[in-house]
Amino acid sequence: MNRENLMAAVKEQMPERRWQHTLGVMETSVMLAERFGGDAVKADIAAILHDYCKYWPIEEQAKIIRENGLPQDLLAFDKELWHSHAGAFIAKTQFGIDDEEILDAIRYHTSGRERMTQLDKIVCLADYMEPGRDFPGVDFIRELAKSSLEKALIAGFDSTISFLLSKGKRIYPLTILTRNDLIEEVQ
Ligand code: DGI
Ligand code: FE
Ligand code: FE
Ligand code: FE
Repeated sequence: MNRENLMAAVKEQMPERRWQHTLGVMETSVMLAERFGGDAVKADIAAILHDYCKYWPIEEQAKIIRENGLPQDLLAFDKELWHSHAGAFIAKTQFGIDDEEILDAIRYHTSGRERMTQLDKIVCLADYMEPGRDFPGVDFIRELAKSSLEKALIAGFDSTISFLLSKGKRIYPLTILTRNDLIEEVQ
């Protein structure tokens, strides 16, 4: 499927404001890839697809995880963590994306993971700081992103973890491992 058709397929899956977010992540991913010497073409494709399953019925997302050997531990944590894994599965099976780097960037865009690839970092950070995002601390993340993917991502995960703490929610352990790993990387 060519890029235009892929974009049309994604747009159909979500409300207009989420499509605008996707356009913002695409633009920001490409900008970060150019800034840090990453693969802008792969970043663009991963960004297009990253939230494909975000608005799918939650039971459908759970079913994809249950029935296709995706990490079962996700099901014990916040439902917001599911669409990224479901999305990577659909990207592969429905859209024939077979580039593991692109699939990983989709798969880990919410939780992060240890030893994130440059593409993982670009898409995850773009998701935090695209122009439509407006949460306390987002301008600080954009400032850090001028010189360091890792420092900006740490600030992003700090903000997510603080948010989850403030809501009394559980935190997916991989998110903590991701933050520890990024801190080690910048030391
Ligand atoms: O899909 P988006 O809204 O664009 O962003 P995302 O895929 O990064 O999802 C972020 C949401 O996931 C955010 O509201 C916090 C929620 N979340 C719930 N539990 C966790 C979590 N995010 C992380 N990183 N780790 C968690 O354990
Ligand atoms: Fe997402
Ligand atoms: Fe995110
Ligand atoms: Fe997103």
